[in-house]
Amino acid sequence: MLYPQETPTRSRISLDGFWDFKVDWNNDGVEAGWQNASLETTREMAVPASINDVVADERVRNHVGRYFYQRTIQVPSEWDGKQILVRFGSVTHHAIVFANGQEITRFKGGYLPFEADITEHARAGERVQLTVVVDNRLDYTTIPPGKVIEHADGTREQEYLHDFYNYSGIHRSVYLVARPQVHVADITITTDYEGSTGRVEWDVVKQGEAQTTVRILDQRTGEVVASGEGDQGTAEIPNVRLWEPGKGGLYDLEVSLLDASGAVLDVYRQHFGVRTVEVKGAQFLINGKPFYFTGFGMHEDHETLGKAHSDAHLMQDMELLSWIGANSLRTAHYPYSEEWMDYCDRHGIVVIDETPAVGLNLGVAGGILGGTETRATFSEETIGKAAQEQHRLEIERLITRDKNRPSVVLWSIANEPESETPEAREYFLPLVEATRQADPTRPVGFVNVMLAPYDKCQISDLFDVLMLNRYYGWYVNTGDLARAEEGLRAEVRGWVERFPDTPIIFTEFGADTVAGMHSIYNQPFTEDYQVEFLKMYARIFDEFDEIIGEQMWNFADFQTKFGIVRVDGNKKGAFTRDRRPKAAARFLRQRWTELEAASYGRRDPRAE
Ligand code: BDP
Repeated sequence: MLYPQETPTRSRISLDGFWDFKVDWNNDGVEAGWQNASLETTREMAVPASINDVVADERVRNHVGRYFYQRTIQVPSEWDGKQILVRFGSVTHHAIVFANGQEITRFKGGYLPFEADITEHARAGERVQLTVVVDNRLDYTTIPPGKVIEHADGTREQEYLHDFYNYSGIHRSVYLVARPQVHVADITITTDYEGSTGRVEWDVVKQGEAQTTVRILDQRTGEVVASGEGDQGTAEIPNVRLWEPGKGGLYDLEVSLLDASGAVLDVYRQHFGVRTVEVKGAQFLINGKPFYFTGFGMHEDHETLGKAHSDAHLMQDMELLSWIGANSLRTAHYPYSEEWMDYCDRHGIVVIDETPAVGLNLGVAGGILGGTETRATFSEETIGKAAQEQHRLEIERLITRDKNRPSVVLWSIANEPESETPEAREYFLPLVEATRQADPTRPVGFVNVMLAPYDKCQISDLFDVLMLNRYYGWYVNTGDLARAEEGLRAEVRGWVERFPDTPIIFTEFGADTVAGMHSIYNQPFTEDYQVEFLKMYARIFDEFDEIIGEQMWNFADFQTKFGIVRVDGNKKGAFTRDRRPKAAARFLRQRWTELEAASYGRRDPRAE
């Protein structure tokens, strides 16, 4: 789905700011027709923001179900004859959009964009009332899954199977968009190069009849470096500047639609980079060079904002990544904002792009996270056909959104699902096929959980890389790093023997650490222990050529639901939640800025 742009033929108006807001306590506001009139409320809600931490009312924070947002907007008179849409970056987890009381669209899936075409209701020069119903409920048909428990007293509780707070709200920018009736609907760009010549292939999907022309511009100089015609075509870029990790390097593919007389109907510019990605033996090659991933599994998570996007907060995280010498990140455990991904494209940060499929594992949920579910993970009563279909949609929509991004080098289609059972194989086989079909150009992986090691996992052979989350020295061998090291080494040997030609990325390894706590002993929760823990993992990483990446868990401390294993959230960050470094951050900075294997793609914050 294309991002809204200002071009000679397109306009957008930000709808961020305050919206009227009302909690739908009984989840029957739609039936009662709240969308047909002005909301009876004195509450407001900031957009973008998670609802949960900005309200000083625990009932609102903990409400399970629907919230109403409303705003009256003015449609510019110059927009006569255009298609008019409201475009949401993400609404977590479901949305129903009404214009002047009429239902326009419903969207299920909390981390990807969608649009509502309100052309019929939004006359140029007039006002239109927009109502958005936001629903935070998770069940066994949603990705991520969850379970709503109805208590005898009528109250509801949301159980969920993942280790981050179930923030809800309008999390990313909302735009009122005008685009021509005849317009560019989608663009797919694939690239390659030979010697110094770049090769670009485009595929334009358009709405309506028009002639398509294409120009390729160098973003740095603005120079036109190639051009062509037709919905599908190829062009060559002489003396191509490759997109490189740590550097970036973008071009724009400018698509113009023309009518028979040559008049311009629509213009859209899609950025892209020329680079290749390939898994070869146990190596991960970007532009033919072995790439070693350093960085973190991240979260979109901040005080006050919750999961909402903020440019300033994003930029701070990205600056800290370069300060620490990291060259990559994983969008754990859901797709991040488009602003985030654009930043990575511009600055050469390598991304493992993850779907919101987290918590597909009732074994883990019942253990660490204290869930109530005792049934099988994959079954028609739990995660079955409906979830699988939603999962497929999430994969396809993610690829539609991010397919042109040079920063994305690998799809992660799930985090720590159950993978040691035959049912898991049945569940994943069609999803892997769907991913490869939607994007034949990038490798595909999933993140393997410690409960399913090399001799138990039934799905690893379906993927191009092995991504492992391991907690030796934390959830097992707690405080005993010597035994943890033995266990970790033995397990890596097992993987390498079973999959000698497959690269391994450690996508998680971490220890909860309370900033400011110290000990001369190997005492869990201290800053000293976190550093010793990381040193132990580093020894193993350096021992095996097959290990081609280390992404520590987590970049920063983050909020989770309450639980006896979480004190105000998960504390495995190298930084605190307010982004102050723990001792681990200093250790990683030294390691990653000196690590020869990770020099390709390391960002130098001082480079101009
Ligand atoms: C892994 C999960 C991650 C958790 C982490 C932890 O992938 O979401 O936050 O463990 O326990 O199981 O800290």
